Amino acid sequence: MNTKKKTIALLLMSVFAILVLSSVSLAASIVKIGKSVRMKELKKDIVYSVDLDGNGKAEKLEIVDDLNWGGGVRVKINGKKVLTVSWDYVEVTLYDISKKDKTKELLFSWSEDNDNYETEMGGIYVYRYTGKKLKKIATSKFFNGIKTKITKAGFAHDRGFVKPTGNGRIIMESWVRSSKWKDQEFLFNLSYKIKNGKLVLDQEANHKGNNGWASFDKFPIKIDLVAFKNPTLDNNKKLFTVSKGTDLKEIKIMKMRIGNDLAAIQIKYDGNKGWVFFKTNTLMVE
Ligand SMILES: [Ca+2]
Repeated sequence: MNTKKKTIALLLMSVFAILVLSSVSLAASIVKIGKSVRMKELKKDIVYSVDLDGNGKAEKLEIVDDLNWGGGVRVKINGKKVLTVSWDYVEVTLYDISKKDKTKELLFSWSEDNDNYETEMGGIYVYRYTGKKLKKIATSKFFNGIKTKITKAGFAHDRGFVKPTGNGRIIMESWVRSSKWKDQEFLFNLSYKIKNGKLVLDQEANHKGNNGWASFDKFPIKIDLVAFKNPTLDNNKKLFTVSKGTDLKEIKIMKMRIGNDLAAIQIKYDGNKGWVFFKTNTLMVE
């Protein structure tokens, strides 16, 4: 072999080596999401291999920054841009809402900066991939529509998704705060179902809370709390009363139900459990 041929051979070999190496590194950057994965927070600039439409064949899913909009993200499926979500902050979560179908949904949790905190916006979009298109199947804004009721009941900004139960619901973690109880916050899992393109708070579900006031200073409650046997207004039975002035630390929050106008909170006091009722507009976010 003469020098020229050697050089060409070396060149070809290195080109081949680069091709092999780059294809290896490309393969390594694909993250496979199996059938059994119910929830996954998706990161930007990673290619996920996941069957979104449930036809048995995996799609290549990619979330990329949308610099043209100065914010937001673009969603690419099999290399094609299928959606742009243009808000200041967007988090994308893969979520399997229902066990009955084979699809997996995409949840976009977005918020927008605003100089006026009073009008800060945020919400959830739910999308499903069908017929090679991402279709919006539900929306929810934090300060409009159904969310107004939740805001009245203390639906704060901090939120996150909780692993799906597969029963058609989306479970969100939320901080609830009561001004009557000195702004004490406690964490609840709120369950939503999709109804006519909206996320609607599931009033039938119990929302388990944690007891949030371990580090709370001594605070006497300002009202008598009358506790009932059931979390409903009908056929109920009064069980006990926690007198005004009782230290809040002695009351444990167990569960919560939020209705349109009324919230029922299950408390434990002195070894007894009972439900107390609040008008949702008396549970406020500061
Ligand atoms: Ca598929």
